Amino acid sequence: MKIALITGVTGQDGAYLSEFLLKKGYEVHGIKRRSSLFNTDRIDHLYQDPHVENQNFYLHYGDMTDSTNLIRLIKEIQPDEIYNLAAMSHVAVSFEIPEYTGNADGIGTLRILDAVRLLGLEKKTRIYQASTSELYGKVQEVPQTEKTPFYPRSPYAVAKMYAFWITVNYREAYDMFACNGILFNHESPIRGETFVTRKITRAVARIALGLQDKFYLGNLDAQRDWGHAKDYVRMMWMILQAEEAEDWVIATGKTTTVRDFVKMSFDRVGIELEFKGEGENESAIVKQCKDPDYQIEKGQEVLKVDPRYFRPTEVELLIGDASKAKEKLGWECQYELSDLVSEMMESDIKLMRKDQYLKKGGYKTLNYFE
Ligand code: NDP
Ligand code: GDR
Repeated sequence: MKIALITGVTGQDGAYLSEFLLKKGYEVHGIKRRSSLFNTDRIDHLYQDPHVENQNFYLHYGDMTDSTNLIRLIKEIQPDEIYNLAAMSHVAVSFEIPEYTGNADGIGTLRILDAVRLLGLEKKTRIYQASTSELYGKVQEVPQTEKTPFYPRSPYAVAKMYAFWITVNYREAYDMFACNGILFNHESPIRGETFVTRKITRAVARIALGLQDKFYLGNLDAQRDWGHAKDYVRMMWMILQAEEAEDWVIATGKTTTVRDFVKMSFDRVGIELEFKGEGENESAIVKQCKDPDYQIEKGQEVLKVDPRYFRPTEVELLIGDASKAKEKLGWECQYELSDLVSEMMESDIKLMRKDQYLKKGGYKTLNYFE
């Protein structure tokens, strides 16, 4: 039985990857942070009672900023594969906490690589580093490939650039099987609520169910190459099964504006929008609502641009070319963007119906102080 260690196990990708590896018969260890509230929602369905025999899923407390913790865990677990997914992963937030982002996302990666080296596990342990299309930043060429130069545009991307190169350096210096997956944006129903796709699908569900009137977004012109997280975690595993340690672009090859993602999401609840104005004055109103389940007034303003969501430096256009992964590893996307939007909308409608029942029953969302 192979043993995998996943940092960032409580995140979107950590949850899907844990499921994937458990199905493949792996023993999976995950590192989670101590938190004052439960932070394991995404992996609670995988939890196993420690009193039962034949465990194959274990959680350990840890943090990417704590070297001794990481060294001890890697020593105890002796993993065949490490998937380094832990990161302060929000680009806009990285402008607010740049030093912490550098520490966790950049130096954190060094801590993992160096722990493996210090413990003499260079020949045993393969390492996957969660690199990102944010490395490309300011457009140098499209579509972006493994050869496109980097031009990071946020403290997050700069930290990830250090992580990218320290992974390459340890591979070359110590002959370690350490690889970067340069993954373009990937989403799912369990995507963090403040990333734009989930912010949109949640808000659209709430508006359709009459729980909210409108919501606010930043740059509607940004273009992203959005895939489904399930397709992308499969590729993380494939990268570590390859014959040689290399770096790989993973993307769908198609790009869509934030505005079009909004339109697609409203379309799933039968609402057609009309966009008015430009830049920070742009807004969207309901042109017609075709689904009798959702009673939205024609002419209702449902979206406004709010400049507070603009970033000091923006990444305008991402579109990836995953030819190398397709040709050498046989990777293919199984999900189209339209399937992804439908799945996210269905899931958020289901979730928000719970709030609707509470509201109808005269209850507000649970508040400890009432
Ligand atoms: P999430 O934000 O959903 O998850 C991040 C995970 O990292 C969470 O488990 C979080 O814990 C954990 N974490 C954050 N800081 C620390 C720390 N200091 N020590 C230990 N754990 C920490 O991200 P995704 O799952 O979407 O992404 C996974 C990785 O892939 C990230 O590194 C991200 O930067 C990268 N990436 C993501 C892409 C995407 O489109 N999703 C594309 C390209 C790269 P907690 O739950 O406690 O917050
Ligand atoms: P990104 O994802 O920055 O690409 O990083 P995000 O969904 O946050 O933004 C995508 C684009 O949408 C624009 N945008 C908004 N974004 C957010 N979050 N909130 C808004 O209100 C809003 N309005 C417009 C943004 O300006 C941006 O252009 C994600 C993360 O998962 C990273 O960890 C990962 O490395 C990259 O994807 C690839």
